[in-house]
Amino acid sequence: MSTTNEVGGPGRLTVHDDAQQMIERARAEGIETVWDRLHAQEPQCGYCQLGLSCRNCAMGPCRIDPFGEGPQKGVCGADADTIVARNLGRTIAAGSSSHSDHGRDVLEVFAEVAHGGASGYRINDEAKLRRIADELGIATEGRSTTEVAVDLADELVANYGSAKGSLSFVSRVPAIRREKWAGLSITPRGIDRENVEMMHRTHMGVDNDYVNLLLHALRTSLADGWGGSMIATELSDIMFGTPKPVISEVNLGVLKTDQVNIAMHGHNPLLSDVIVAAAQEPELVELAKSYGASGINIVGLCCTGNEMLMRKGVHMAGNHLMQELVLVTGALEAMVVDYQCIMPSVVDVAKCYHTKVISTSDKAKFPGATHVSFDPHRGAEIARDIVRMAVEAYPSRNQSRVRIPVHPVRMMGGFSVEAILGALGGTPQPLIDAIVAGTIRGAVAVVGCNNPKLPQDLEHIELTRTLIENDILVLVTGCAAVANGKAGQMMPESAALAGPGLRSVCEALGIPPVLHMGSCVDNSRIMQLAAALANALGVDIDSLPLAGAAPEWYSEKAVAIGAYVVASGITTVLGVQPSIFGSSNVVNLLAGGLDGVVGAKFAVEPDPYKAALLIRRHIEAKRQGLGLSHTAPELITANESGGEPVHVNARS
Ligand code: SF4
Ligand code: MSK
Repeated sequence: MSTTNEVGGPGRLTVHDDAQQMIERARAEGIETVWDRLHAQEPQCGYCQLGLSCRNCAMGPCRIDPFGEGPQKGVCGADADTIVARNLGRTIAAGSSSHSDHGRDVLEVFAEVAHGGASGYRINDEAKLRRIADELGIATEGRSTTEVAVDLADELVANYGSAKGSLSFVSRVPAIRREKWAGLSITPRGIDRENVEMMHRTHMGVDNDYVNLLLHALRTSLADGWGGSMIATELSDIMFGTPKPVISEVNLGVLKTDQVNIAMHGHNPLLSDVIVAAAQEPELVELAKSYGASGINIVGLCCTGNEMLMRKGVHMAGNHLMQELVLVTGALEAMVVDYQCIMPSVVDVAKCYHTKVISTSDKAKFPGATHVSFDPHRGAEIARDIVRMAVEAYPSRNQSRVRIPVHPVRMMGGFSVEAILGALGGTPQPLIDAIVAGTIRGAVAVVGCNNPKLPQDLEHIELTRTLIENDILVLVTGCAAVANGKAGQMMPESAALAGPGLRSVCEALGIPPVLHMGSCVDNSRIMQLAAALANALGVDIDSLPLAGAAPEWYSEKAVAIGAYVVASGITTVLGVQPSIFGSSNVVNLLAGGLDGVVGAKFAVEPDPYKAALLIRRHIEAKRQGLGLSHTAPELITANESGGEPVHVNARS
């Protein structure tokens, strides 16, 4: 194995052994990967990086000269502030649409199940169905499951249109925050309405006021965070089960040399749930055996993987930047994809092996892949067909090309809000007590993707470890969760990595210091938990010692998440610079002025130790605001030679 650290070497691209080995192999075999394509794109367009280019109409495309020497206005007269704010608004609309459309797909199947249709699906967690119905004011007493489910489906369908004045789950938000949103006219209404309005406002000649544009961008993101994403999470729990703590395994070592390997990639649990069931059917297992395999091994990638891991403990092959490298093992019979974060390049890499790429969503077709149109009415039957296709590819596998590089690492997942409250004895009070006592200083959501511009997972792992060393509980979702799992930071025994306060709490509860709360849409769980803590304390969310971080984000969805987290009152640190630096007004608003309006703001800090220091200081300031013990953290130094950071645990 090489860990070559020369510029461009695998050791500079990723911190993980499995990824490094597969990058070397891809290079040896002439297979192009994401890092090669990034290199081919460099230098990337400076105007676009600053958010200063616009192609919203056919009088353009236009660009603003950031040095003040060239044009300062587009053909229509739009200036840098308008163009940057419009671009950011469209990014947030795209990200919000992605998660919320995922939520709509889940909702449509839920509605079918409620009406007795959709093969292979059922109400799995009836108690949660009734609890949510109660919460939303739907009568449950003396009514059948079907009756309640039909009413809940109707209630949530109405969240997508424009008829409602506000979204159903906004009732979870502390009243003081709801008043704040109302005062700013950013209370989220119908999800479709906010997204359509965002696209309308960013058309040429509509909204040219960057503040007005950005406020609507926040409203659009809130429609996702407290609407589309929350609906996706809650209904997925009702249909597929509310996660409970579960042990799983992670990295490319979860592939099996002697089994049919199927990787489920994308985001929506509708498909993966029925595939997992089909892979256990005796007829298909026997078929696999008839071809010489010992069984069928389903593994996850990205957030479909997180959905399966959280609910069923299904093993996880990797996060975003592993999607090409998993193919380079030569051990995959099929990569089955739905939508979001699936690089078109997987089709090209798969062609170098016997692997079939099977696309399943009519919304997401991949030229060169085999398309099997997924119809939830025939979900179980289609899942069987897909698994059969994978099994039938097994005889074409060239075993001499199979290279499974490492042994898997164990990780714990399954921390839904219900599971966290369960671990705490049914109420958030023990967590509040630990925060009040200072044993736990606060909590941080570390979320989001990989980005090939950064060494894969380095920022996730180092930021998370530095935070837990500082007695800060870390909640993870998406690719950040997988990164920490691979690094061995997500088992109960990982409490040994934490500072003494957090360690003692984790050991008492038998939980890791880094809690896996699910997929990207499941950031809604984090919002729900934050709101519950604020409600329990009788304060607004922005008073709590909380922060968010997206150290390696790449996706428009991540921007939408960051926006709704900030608009909900949680300051968020980004590790990758967003395309806004062409407008100092936009930057000053998002990184400063917003704090006085929603009680939270954005920061950009790519160095994980500096980000940890910034977050620790923020948390201590929030503690001070609540009258809790606080301390001024000393410097957490970034050691460029790779040594350990100096962490701080001094308490007042
Ligand atoms: Fe240029 Fe204005 Fe058209 Fe954008 S909307 S492309 S700035 S003319
Ligand atoms: S999969 S959005 S790369 S976290 Fe949700 Fe990972 Fe980011 Fe996709």
